[in-house]
Amino acid sequence: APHCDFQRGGYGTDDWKKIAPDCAGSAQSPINIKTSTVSQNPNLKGLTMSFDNIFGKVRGTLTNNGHAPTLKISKQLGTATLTGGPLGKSVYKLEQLHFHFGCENNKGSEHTVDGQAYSGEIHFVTYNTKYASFSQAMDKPDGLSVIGVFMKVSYKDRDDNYNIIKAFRLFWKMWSVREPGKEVAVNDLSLINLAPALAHLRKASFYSYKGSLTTPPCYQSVKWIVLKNPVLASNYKMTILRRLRDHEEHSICNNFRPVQALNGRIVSVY
Ligand code: SG7
Ligand code: ZN
Repeated sequence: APHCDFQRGGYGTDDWKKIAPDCAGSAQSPINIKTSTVSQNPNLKGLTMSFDNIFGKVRGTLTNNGHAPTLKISKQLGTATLTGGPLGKSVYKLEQLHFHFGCENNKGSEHTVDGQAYSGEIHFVTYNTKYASFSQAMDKPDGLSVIGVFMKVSYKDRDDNYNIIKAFRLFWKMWSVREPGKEVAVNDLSLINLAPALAHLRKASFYSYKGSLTTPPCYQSVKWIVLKNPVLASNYKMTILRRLRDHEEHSICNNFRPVQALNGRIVSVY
């Protein structure tokens, strides 16, 4: 059965094709988004996310897999549903979310815009409910859609009480999963507080293109939705992320894959 696990130790991203042939494919992710060449597509209009619980509250298990802190959603207790726009009538459900981030603020995102990286990128991984599960969907051409939200470091994101009752608690939980393989329960995350734009995607500007998972097995099964506007993140939040360790006791920061060739693919916007 397809799975997401891969050995990072010993393998640079260039060696991934040796363990996963799809990583050498011609529609890989991430990419640099060149804003002067994106094509206008009114059919992207109408993308919506709806939530089972008020404020998009979810529960799940936060794991440090040695590559990225990943919150697997306990879907039976409520998740998010994505449909419309580039997804048409297909209905996708949120499976997990995870973070890519830099060792320093000048890099960290997987996608870049006109050659510029952000300090981080949150991925909301959804799968097409025409398949029975995420693992059934992950290798199908229409199996996955991932929303990428850039993280921009700003002092305006103050880690004060206001933020503690918001998404900050998720970052606080990161202290419990410093070593790879560790996991901790998360009972009270509001997706809307983590990325407010999710609540009104119809009004959000985003780029869309067909690509892949950014780690082995690199399946070319992902319709990417990259939001133009970043969320703000404090330096403190970035510090918490950078404290996470891999199997060699190094920080997992810079857990982004370099941008891949576009190979004639079209990036749409509306
Ligand atoms: C992170 O990114 C994890 C992986 C994920 C991978 O390393 O979130 O997921 C798990 C369950 O460890 O791999 C197959 C999969 O979802 C790649 O995801 S991404 O393409 O959205 N960056
Ligand atoms: Zn990712």
